[in-house]
Amino acid sequence: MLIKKIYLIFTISLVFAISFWIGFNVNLLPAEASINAPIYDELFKILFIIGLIIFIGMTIAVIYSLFKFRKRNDQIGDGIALEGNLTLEIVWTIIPSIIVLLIGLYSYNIYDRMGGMKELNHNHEMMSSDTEKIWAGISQTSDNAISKNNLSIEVSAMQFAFLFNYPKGNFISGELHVPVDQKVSMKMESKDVIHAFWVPEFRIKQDIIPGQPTILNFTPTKVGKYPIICAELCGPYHGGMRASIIVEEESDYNDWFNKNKKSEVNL
Ligand SMILES: [Cu+2]
Repeated sequence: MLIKKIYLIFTISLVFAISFWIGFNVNLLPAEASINAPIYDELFKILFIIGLIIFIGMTIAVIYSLFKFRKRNDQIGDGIALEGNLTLEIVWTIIPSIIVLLIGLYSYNIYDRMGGMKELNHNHEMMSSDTEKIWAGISQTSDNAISKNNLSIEVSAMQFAFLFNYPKGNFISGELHVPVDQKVSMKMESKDVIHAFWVPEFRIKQDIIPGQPTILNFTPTKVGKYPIICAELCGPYHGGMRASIIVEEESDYNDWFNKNKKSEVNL
């Protein structure tokens, strides 16, 4: 009996150890390229580890049961009928309830740290007039010194493209260019149906809704070219509704901006 208990404790510890090791050492996500990315990835890591514990634990339990409770040669019938087990039922109700509750609270905390709980109609004086209601969006993780110097960009989404208007330069681009480590405020509007602006490397996604402007603030942290993907089924060519975001050094961004400034529509 004691040996059995030791085996059980050893197996459970091993499952936890393997799950934590994989959770901390295997990265399934794309590069982290915005200040929101590491925050989001904390949550993903926790969910991944919980998933691994359940998956590995269940697999071991199933394989063990296949051998332990297999039909013996001399056995006839289905074996002894099992009655209910109240303790077991209480345990497997309480443990998942606690896990789900904790994940819910933790997700709320992560969403808050990503700026999802911020009041949207304040601090965006450049983006919204008094009469215009901003309906939804993700604001910034922290109000730091650069917030006054936000780069504002207006995004128009339509079947099946994104257009980026730079009001300061008075030009429209089909490619989104932003300088690295600069807070960007985007006001997004749809010309037709619901679209969604998604940059997996930034871990941000926001719906773009006709008639209801949404905002999205982010700060890119890594120079590179990343895909912008429409994440809302918006019509037959939804799958082709993609654009690129180019995060570059400030000097490169300024070169690009000055080249396009006040020129004709540049697509
Ligand atoms: Cu779309």
